[in-house]
Amino acid sequence: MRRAIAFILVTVLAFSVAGEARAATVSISIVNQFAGFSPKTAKGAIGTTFKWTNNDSITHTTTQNAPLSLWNRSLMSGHSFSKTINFAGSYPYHCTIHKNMTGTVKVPIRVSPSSGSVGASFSVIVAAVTAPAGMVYDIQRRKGTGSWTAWKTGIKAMKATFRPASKGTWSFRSRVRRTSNGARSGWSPARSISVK
Ligand SMILES: [Cu+2]
Repeated sequence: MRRAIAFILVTVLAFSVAGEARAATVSISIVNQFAGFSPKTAKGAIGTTFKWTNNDSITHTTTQNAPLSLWNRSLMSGHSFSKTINFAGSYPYHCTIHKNMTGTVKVPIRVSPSSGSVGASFSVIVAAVTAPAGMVYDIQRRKGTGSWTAWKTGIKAMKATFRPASKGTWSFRSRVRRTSNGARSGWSPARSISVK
C-alpha cells in the first residue's frame, strides 16, 4: 500500500513537472545580421517552447546544427517560429544566410528531490516523453568534482531512478542521441543532489 501511494505521488509529480514545463515559452529575437540572436544563449526547462521572431527587415533562418538538425526554418521579416524541446541537452543553432549568427538553446536535466539520505530514491528526469523512434537518451553522473562517467546509455525512458550508496554531492547531465548516425545534442546543464 505504501509503495502504491509512493508510486502515485511520483507519477503525479512527474506529470506536474512535465505540464509546468510544457506551458512555458522562451522568446528569442532575431535582431539583425550583426547583433544576431537575443539572447544568444536561451535556457528553458524540459518541454519549453522556444519562439524565434524575426525583428529585422530581411530574411534569416534558425537552423539547428547538423548532424542532429532538430529544426530548420526560414523566417521572413516579422515572422515567428516555435519549437518545443522535450529533451534535456544543449542545442547549438545558426542562421544559414549569415554564418556569424549563432546561438544555443540549453535545457537542463531535472533531479528531484534536491536532497535526501543514502538509499533514498531520486528521480533523474531527462525528457518529457519516451524517446521517439530512432532516438535515445544518455545520462552521465559524477560525484563531487570527480570526472563524468556514463550512468545510463541509450535509454528510452524519460526518467531514471538513482539510489545513492554513499553520502556526498551527485551531479547529473544528459543528452539526446540519434542511433542511426550517432548525431547528438551537447550535454545538458547539470543538476545536483545532496546526499546526507
Ligand atoms: Cu541571418
